[in-house]
Parts: sequence; C-alpha cells; structure tokens
Amino acid sequence: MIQPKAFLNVLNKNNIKFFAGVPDSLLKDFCAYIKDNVDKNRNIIAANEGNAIALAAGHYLATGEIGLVYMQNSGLGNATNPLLSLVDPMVYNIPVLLLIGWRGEPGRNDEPQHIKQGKVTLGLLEAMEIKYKILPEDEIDMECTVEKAARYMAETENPYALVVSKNTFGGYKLRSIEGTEYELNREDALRHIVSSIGDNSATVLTTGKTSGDSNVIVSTTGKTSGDSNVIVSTTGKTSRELFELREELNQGHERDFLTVGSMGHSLSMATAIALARPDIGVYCIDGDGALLMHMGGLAITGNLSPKNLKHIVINNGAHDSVGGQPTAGFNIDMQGIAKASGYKLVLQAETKKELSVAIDRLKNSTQLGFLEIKVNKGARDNLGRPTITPIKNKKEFMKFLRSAGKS
Ligand SMILES: Cc1ncc(C[n+]2csc(CCOP(=O)(O)OP(=O)(O)O)c2C)c(N)n1
Repeated sequence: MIQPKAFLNVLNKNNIKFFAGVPDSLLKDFCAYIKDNVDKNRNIIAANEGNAIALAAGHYLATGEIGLVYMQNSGLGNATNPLLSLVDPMVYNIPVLLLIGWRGEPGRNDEPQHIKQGKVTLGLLEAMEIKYKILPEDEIDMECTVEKAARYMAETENPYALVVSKNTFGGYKLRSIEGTEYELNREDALRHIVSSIGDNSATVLTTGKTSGDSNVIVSTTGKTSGDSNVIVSTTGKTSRELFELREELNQGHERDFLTVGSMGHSLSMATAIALARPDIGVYCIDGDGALLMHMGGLAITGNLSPKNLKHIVINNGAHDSVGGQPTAGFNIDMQGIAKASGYKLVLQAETKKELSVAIDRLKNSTQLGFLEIKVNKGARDNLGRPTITPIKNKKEFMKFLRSAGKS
C-alpha cells in the first residue's frame, strides 16, 4: 500500500507540483492528503475531468511545469475531448500525468455502473495512444514508475497515465474541512422530500401509512389515477439512500430512476421525461458536485421550462460520496444561477420547517421550480447499495410511467 505522503514526495521530486481533478473513492486518501497539504491554487478540485485537463494544460503553458490530473475512470469520458483535441501530440502536444482510479477492474467485484468502464479502461487509453502503467503498490517500484513517466513526458511532451487499482493508496483521512452546523444531512432531507412529495393522485390506491417527522406518508403501489410523481436521483449516496428509504417505508422503487452512473446528467434526463410526460410531476434530486459537473444543463432546462419539473439540489458543499472533498457549492449563488437560467420559482431551505414550506410551494406550483437545500455532509456507516439491477430499475420505471398519470 502506498502512503499518500510518499507518493506526493516522489511527484514533487519529479517536479510535478500542480494538481487538478475530480475526487474518486479509490484515490480518496491521496486526494485528501493533497487537499490538506497543497496550496489551493495548486490543487484545483475541478467541475469535471475535462476541465481538469484544461487546467493542467493552462498551467503548463504558463510555467512549463507538468500537472497531474486525478480522476475516477468514469471521468475518462469527460476528459476524452481535451485529451484528444487539446493535449494530444497531433494537436498541441502538452504533457499531463493522469492518475486514474480503476473502478470495475476485471476480476474484482464492483457495482454495475463500473463493470463496463473497468473492462474498457486500458483499451480506451490504448485507443487514445496514451502510454500507461498500473501504479505498483511497492514504494520503490512506484518511485521508479513515476520517474520513468516524468522522463517520458519531458522528452516527448505526450500525456502519460498511471492506473490505480483498489487499495493501492491508504492511510489518510481528510482533516482540513470544517464541519457545517445545518439542521439536516442529506438523508434527513431525502426522507423529508420522499414523505412530502408522495403522490399527488386524487384517488391513489393506498397500501399503508407510515409517519415521517411531521408528515404522514401515504405509500402507493401499482396503478394510480390523476397526477403522479417520479424522481430522478443523482449519482452516489443520494441514490443509495433513496433506495434504502423506499425499502424502509415498504414502498416500491418503480417511481425512482436511480442514476447510478453518468454523474451530472440526472437533470437532463428529468427534463426530457418532464417534456414528454406533462401529466407527471418530475423531481430531479441533484447534488452540488453533480450540478457543477454539467452546469450548462441548467441553462437548457431553464430555457425549456417544463412546468412539471422540480429540481432539488441537496447542497453539502462536498463530494461526500467519494471522500468529502469540497466543491464550490457553498461559494456560489446557486439560486441566482437558477433564476438567471430561467427557472421561475426559486427557493431555499436549511431547516425542516423551511423544507416543508418549500416543498409545499414546489408541489403546488405550475412553474419550473428550483430548491437548494443546505445540509451537513456525512452518511450512515451501514449505508447499503441498490439491490435491484439498473436494468430492472429501468424496466419498472418505464412500466410505472406507462401506467401512471393517465386517468
Ligand atoms: C464522471 C464521474 N466522475 C467522478 C465520479 C465519482 N463520483 C461519484 S459520486 C461523486 C460525488 C458527487 O458529489 P455530489 O453531487 O455533491 O453529491 P454528494 O456525494 O455530496 O451527495 C463522485 C465525484 C463519477 N461517478 N463520475
């Protein structure tokens, strides 16, 4: 196992002192270490992996220093365009060292959204003609590998990749982030949302009653008539918590689309669902990191303004699902951005009470709505993962949409 400190020392020795990227669970100890020990202008937690490549390229242009870009292999998609049309030797030929967390590595158990990406990771690098090496766990071998990579990049100005298997790094927990003191965390907020939005249907078939904090939840299964609601939830712990909440409430999962991969794209999916099905209420439950990753989607949704779409961002100012590294979520005016993008009803909540009022207003509004909920980061230690496959989730969700809403 490599200690993040030792890896940073080796990078520094090879004059790699600029970092940009999007955090990953396999790299979380290293990401946490550089968050705590590298100046914030030299470790930029980027909106997406493509941005990170561009930051490293800009740094090289200005200083001649090679930067390191860290990412989960799922971020290779976001990075592909600048890798091939900016830093590639057939274009500007700019060296950058990629550090890629290898989720879904063949032979290791992983979640469905990582299997295909893991299988094709090395093939993608080969197709892009990016030389790579799997980062050795042994510190002497690691040092040798980094030195060779640095020499190759200095001689050729080509990018180079280090691919990181599970458990290569260890031993470091993020220190430098101060906790917030909001009333809720993400799961509290979700619980409240799920119990409050329920189903608008005038004549729902109720199968049971459960009481949430201050609300009565009427759970429904099967066919409903009148309006119905669906949820498109974002990648990471949001979807995992939503799944477990439904289980806890003895509700089905058919009205939730759990976007387990494809971070940042829940909003666009929800937008198209809302446009195609104006008879259904569509709630997108987003994260601040996911919103930032593809924030352009907000402008498109705002311009289209589907009246039946409500976009809820649970803002914990962090990439909580992969180690808690900060996002810009607490430092930007999300509501201002939503308003300027064309959202008609823009709300915020920090307490249970404010959340109840805000959700009531969203529910009763016939305009495109936006709600920012500020929460503390953190999750239960025993949080599980969806036990239904993505394909089952898709089938049940489509079946629900077919049967719902139409009276
Ligand atoms: C393209 C891509 N890059 C990185 C990841 C790894 N990843 C999964 S969840 C997550 C953090 C999401 O942060 P946020 O949306 O703020 O939600 P939170 O985890 O804080 O609830 C990241 C970076 C990913 N799934 N896809």
